[in-house]
Amino acid sequence: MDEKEFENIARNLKTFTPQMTQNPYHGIATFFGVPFQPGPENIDIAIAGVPFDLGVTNRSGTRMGPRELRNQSLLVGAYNHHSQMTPCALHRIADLGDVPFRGVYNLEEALQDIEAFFRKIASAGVVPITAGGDHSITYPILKGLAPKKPVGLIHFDSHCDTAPSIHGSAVAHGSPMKNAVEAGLVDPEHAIQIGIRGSSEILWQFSYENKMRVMHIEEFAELGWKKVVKEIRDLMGSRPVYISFDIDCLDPAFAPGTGTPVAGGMSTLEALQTLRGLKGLNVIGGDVVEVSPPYDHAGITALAGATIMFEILCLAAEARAGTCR
Ligand SMILES: [Mn+2]
Repeated sequence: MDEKEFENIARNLKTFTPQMTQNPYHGIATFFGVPFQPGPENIDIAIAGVPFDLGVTNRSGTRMGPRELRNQSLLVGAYNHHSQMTPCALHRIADLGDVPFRGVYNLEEALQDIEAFFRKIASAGVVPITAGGDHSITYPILKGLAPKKPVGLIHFDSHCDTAPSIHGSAVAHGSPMKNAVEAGLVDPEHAIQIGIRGSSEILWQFSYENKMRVMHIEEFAELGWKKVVKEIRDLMGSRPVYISFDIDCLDPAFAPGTGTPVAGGMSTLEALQTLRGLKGLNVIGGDVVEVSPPYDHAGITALAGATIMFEILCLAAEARAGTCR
């Protein structure tokens, strides 16, 4: 790195909040140390938590995700060594806290609460980056964003999450992508699902029927992240894109703390390289879901999750800077 780049970093450091310059264990944890504020006023990007896991089919615990992601995020932000970018130097970014819920025993009602929260963010013209929560939250988030046209979807997961009704419910963490396509929120022909594997293949018929691009983990490994990046970029073009990252896309060696782990996934580095390759896409929001701290060890899943959240934040910040100019 040359002198000019060091000067650039030093200039951006001045935009740091006190939290960002403290030791990571000190004070009240917010995502990446950005300031907390209760609503989306006068900001460009909102980071929020959805402590919710009523939609799971197996192990619960992702309701604890946002708190632990905040904790680990203080080891991650606020500077990205790869893109040499400091998102909070480009934009006004705040932690909006967690979605408030009317109750904790009613799935449908809770999904309405999530939708209302994100509708408020979208109405303020603010880009949301979200920490889950189980994967059922992606559907009400997209509903809240209420895009004028169906958006492109870049979906990292070991499951396609396009399952038909499970245990009598059409909404759950195995079906948010089906829900979103059916509601006209996602364009299935501009949706790619990466890292797919395991015994649930029978549930993903909807993806194939609707021409979603399903990329199994073996194909990802064979192509390598550079070719995958090219395919994603070609598929998305300049359209608005939402990124949803289920932490179980990673191999359980890198992310054991999750509800439905499936062996044989990608490494954290492969995920980061792929995400970094998406710089310049029109990213309008994203989420990291399914981090379940009770099943985690030494915080490694939450650290991976927070690191991936930061990459998505940087992509959204780049996109937003492009549209502001
Ligand atoms: Mn999922």
